[in-house]
Amino acid sequence: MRKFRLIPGVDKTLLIKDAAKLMPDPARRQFLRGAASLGALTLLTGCDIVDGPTAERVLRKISEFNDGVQAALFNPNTLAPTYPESAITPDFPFNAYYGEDEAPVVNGETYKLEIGGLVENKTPWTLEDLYKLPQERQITRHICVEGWSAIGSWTGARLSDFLKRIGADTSAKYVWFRCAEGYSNTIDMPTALHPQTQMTFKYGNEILPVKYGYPMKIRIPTKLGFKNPKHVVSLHVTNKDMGGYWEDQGYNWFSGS
Ligand SMILES: Nc1nc2c(c(=O)[nH]1)N[C@H]1C(S)=C(S)[C@@H](COP(=O)(O)O)O[C@H]1N2
Ligand SMILES: [Mo]
Repeated sequence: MRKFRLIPGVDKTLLIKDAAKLMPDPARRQFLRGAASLGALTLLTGCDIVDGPTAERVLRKISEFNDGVQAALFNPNTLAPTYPESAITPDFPFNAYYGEDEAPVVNGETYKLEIGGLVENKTPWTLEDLYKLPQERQITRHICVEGWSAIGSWTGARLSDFLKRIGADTSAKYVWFRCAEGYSNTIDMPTALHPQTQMTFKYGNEILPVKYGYPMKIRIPTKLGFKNPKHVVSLHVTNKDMGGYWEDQGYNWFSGS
């Protein structure tokens, strides 16, 4: 994923509204309404920092999908659409800020998920213990701002269940994740508690392959791809926006709600 240019002095509100004109209705109306209800112009990833063509490309890409996908990206209270097995994209794409052969190899035997922040029980979790959490499977669409999307199958525990188990203060504003290779990501608490937000341990029927985020990734079908951290080693509940890898380079952490 490449860095996008920040153009100083560009009126971002106008830029986004302009780009939204390319969207067909009802996507356009939904988008503009969503922006107003959030009181923020930075509704979608990157759009608040990027140049016009990029904003247009992202919005055009999203508008290609059915209303359900759009609604889920624009409204945190909506469920993302799920798909049948037959819709799964063969050879689900790999993406990261490095090449596939550079994906971090985490040792599952010694792995411990570090817990921090506004949480009662900060005992780190082994993979063995994490696997014992009740798990469910979702077949959902992953949308990357770089212009591709794919449907995949992910199995794991609801993040909301886990947050309850560790006694997280769910009135806090954010959950922050740190990844093995240095990637990081902050999500808002409503998204963390969303029923489809998952601590993922399997892709398809297999233990999550290294390229897709072994040993654990956070799957968030109501957020764009870059808000789905892979190789998560640490989770913090916090009232401070801790930013993230792309967010620190100008992306809006909200990215799709
Ligand atoms: N740790 C980590 N997580 C990450 C990234 C990354 O570079 N490192 N890239 C993000 C982006 S931009 C995308 S589109 C998805 C890609 O996930 P996939 O390889 O399973 O398709 O991972 C996201 N999570
Ligand atoms: Mo992405």
